[in-house]
Amino acid sequence: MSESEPESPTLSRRRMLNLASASIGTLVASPALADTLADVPPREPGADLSAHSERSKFVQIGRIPEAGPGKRKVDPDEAINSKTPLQKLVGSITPSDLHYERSHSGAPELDPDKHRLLIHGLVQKPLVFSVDDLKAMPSVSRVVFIECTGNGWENWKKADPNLTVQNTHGLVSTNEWTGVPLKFLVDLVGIDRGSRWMLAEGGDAAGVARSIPLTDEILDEAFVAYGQNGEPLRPAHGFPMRLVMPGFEGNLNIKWLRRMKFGDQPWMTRWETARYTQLLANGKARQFQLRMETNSVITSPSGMMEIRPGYNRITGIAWSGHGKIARVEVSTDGARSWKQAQLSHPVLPKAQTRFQIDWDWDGKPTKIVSRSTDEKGNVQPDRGSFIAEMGRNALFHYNAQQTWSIDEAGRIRNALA
Ligand SMILES: Nc1nc2c(c(=O)[nH]1)N[C@H]1C(S)=C(S)[C@@H](COP(=O)(O)O)O[C@H]1N2
Ligand SMILES: [Mo]
Repeated sequence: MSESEPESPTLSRRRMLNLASASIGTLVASPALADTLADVPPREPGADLSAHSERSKFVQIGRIPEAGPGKRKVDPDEAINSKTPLQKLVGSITPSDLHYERSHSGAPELDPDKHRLLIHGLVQKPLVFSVDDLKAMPSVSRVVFIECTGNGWENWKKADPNLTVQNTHGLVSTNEWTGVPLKFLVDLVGIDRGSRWMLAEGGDAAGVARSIPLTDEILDEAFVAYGQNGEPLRPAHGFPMRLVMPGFEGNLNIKWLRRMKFGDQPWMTRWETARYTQLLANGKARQFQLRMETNSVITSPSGMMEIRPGYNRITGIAWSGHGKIARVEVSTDGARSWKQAQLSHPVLPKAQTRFQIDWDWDGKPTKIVSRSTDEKGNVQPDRGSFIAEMGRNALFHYNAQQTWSIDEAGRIRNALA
């Protein structure tokens, strides 16, 4: 296995221009020579100004509602989640309306004036808070990913060649969330010494409720958010308030939060017994596997795209529930050799990090793969090692390396390895 330093931006700019001029006409990224305004379109008059802006009519971009493993493109009425179009996004932040959504009984439209958050249980002073109460408190803003534990389940058992990266990995998104630190609320109610767990419960019909261990990390990092990318939460994402649990299972980020109860043991709700429990190869079940693992995926080129021989730029995202991404390596020969990709800065802990690397495709069939390593030294496993450890019975926390195969016509397809 070979490994090299990430390329400098200057080097890659020179390579792109050289490659482009060497084979004009065969490449997508080939700037033409020009020096007058006759080579650019004329100026155009503009539309009237409005209260909020929309995407360009030339941009086709949207989430896809899906009905769970294997069933795609369903009637939105039956959908259990709506996936982020990772292949069409750039940078690291997901636009609010394209943040993936997983709602177990639809998104209720709660009236913020009536909504309340009850904090009780093993506390000195049980209290109930309005949205305005929270907004009057000191706030934190943090860019973090939220990822459904089901992300990737499409590829655990088999690889449907016709899946896009939106199908395979569209249950992860990164937003800036704003709200009140859990620690601040805990200090207000004064939790008892024996309080080791917190039950967080949503105000939707599904009654989603999870037991959360009060570790130092969680007490330091969790917060009750009312803001999303600079504005109030969208209804789909928990308006008027949700719990944000950086680095942990999507399911713990309770939306439409209405209650936090403190206690000395977990409540064993159906969400942590029947659901979100992992049946291991030996028949035993793993409960409370709460952290989202080190992960990455190439988003371009990716499933169902087409490339041409010559210069291609490979880009994707990496993320880890353990902290910052330290390194992403890319292989263009089916995981035989690896090169280190450039990371886009700033690299934030528990947030998506963009990576990119240059590639000259020789036109021969091959496979491209990415592999991330986080600051704690966790390395994203290949699919074989992942299955050797986890077996095939489980459904959640799939974080194996994603392979895209490329045939002689440049068609990119989902592949197992
Ligand atoms: N109250 C409530 N909270 C919830 C859910 C829900 O259905 N109801 N879904 C959970 C699941 S399974 C996930 S993955 C995340 C999804 O958050 P998002 O829809 O904002 O992406 O919210 C979690 N919080
Ligand atoms: Mo989820």
